[in-house]
Amino acid sequence: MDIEENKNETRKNNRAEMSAFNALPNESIVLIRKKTNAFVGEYGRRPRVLVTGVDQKVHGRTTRWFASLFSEMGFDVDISLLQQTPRLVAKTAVENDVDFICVASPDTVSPSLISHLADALDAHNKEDILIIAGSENPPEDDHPLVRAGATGIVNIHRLVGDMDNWLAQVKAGMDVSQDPQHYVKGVIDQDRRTIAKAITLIESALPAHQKTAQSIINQLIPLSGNAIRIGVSGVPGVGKSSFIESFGIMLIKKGYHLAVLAVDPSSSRSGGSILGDKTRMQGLSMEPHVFIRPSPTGGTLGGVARKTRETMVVCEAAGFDVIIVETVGVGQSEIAVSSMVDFFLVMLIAGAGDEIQGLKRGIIEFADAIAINKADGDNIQKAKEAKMDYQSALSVLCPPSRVWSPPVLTCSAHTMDGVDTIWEIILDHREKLAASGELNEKRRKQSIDWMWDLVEEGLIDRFYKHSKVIKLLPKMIEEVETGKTIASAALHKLLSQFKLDLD
Ligand SMILES: Nc1nc2c(ncn2[C@@H]2O[C@H](COP(=O)(O)OP(=O)(O)OP(=O)(O)O)[C@@H](O)[C@H]2O)c(=O)[nH]1
Ligand SMILES: [Mg+2]
Repeated sequence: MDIEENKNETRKNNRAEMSAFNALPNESIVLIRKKTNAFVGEYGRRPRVLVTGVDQKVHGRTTRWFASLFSEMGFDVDISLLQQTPRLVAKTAVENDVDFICVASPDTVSPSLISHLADALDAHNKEDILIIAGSENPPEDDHPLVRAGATGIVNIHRLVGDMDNWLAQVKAGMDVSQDPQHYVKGVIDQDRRTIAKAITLIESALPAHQKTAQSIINQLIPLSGNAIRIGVSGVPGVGKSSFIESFGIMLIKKGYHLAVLAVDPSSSRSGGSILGDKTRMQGLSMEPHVFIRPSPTGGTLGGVARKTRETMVVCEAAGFDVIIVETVGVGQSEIAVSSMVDFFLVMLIAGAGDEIQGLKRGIIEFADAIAINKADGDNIQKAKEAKMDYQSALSVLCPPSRVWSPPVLTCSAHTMDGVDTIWEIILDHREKLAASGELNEKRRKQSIDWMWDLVEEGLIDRFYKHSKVIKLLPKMIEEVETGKTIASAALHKLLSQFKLDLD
């Protein structure tokens, strides 16, 4: 059933994407991608847009249409599919540190909606976020919207020129302070805007930003390390975000301050990505003691590990005492995440081809607990059966710890059944590992993993930036492509040119 729902969802998404691509001529997409790539070169990250209907009733298709359009043009896109107040949209925009908000609508966007949103942004001191109106049928005259505070309207026929202007405006309004003290103070003072900006610096690929980020992290590390770090992984659609919503609200009621970091894969074609939909965490997004930040993987997994670890340090120093990292359980990202958290929760669903969800030993071996989600309605019995299957499968695996055998349980993010048990399990795990000394051991090992990740990332970075490698690389690529040289010989030649410059 759920797999079927997911398939339908994917079909709908694909249709929305196709219409977006068809509407904008290929040449225009190529021209705009050049501009967004130039932006990446200058600022070390992609321009970021939040697509939302704000509080209008907007069909998901319309929102997805604009999200696909922006992602295809090379933007990182945050998408919100539910109705949200202007205040909440502004909070999300600030936490995600977006450059644009695109207000999507099937008809004309009302000027009063734009002015409410502009006011909400003003309240956060974020008048540097540009508001773009996006109607399926753009009006001839966009002046009323511009007077209300919008920068313009998405109009496919003049988008190339408009985008140029909009990106120029974003650049002009950008204040990227290079003073680490500014960020350190803002993070300690729990200023959301500064926390968001510090995370953007961590995510930036620019050497100058990375240097500032390193200095910030070094100063914040002594203030970190006290939070409970939880990883939540599972195939797309298993219910991770819905679970985090229910689980998070329970934690907030217990008085915890919660940060949620969602790691999302980027599209390899355009470079842009459509990031985790916060609408599955609608209740949590509104909570004042919650900070939610979806991050693109940017194509490199090593990068994700470093960025997520450093972002965790920022969140801990800002006083968040539970950090949850949501990661899609496909590929390697879950293994990277399991090596940076105290507790790794793997979510599965019953009866939907359990073999494919992975009794892949990989992910199960890293689990500190397995939760069979969606154990509600007609699904309860199937979930119980799946629980028994996984229990017997786990019993033949070597447990990850001397004092802990991963339990299997059922839960429902919708009815909240089992959600509090998961928290009890996490606390129990923590207590047992702390008493046996394994928690410290685990964290020490994670610091070493962190170092090795940095070593690998640093070496790869230096390799690609090495002048002799840059010179030789195109020739080697051509020779390998035409079969003149085999890959291993090309590697040998490249490495022989690659001599580390110690700086
Ligand atoms: N019946 C039922 N449906 C659920 C439950 N949890 C999630 N869902 C539904 O499953 C679908 C996917 O939920 P998400 O929370 O977005 O799943 P996800 O794992 O975060 O998905 P990605 O972020 O795309 O990987 C939604 O339609 C949810 O309403 C649950 O406990 N019971
Ligand atoms: Mg999700």
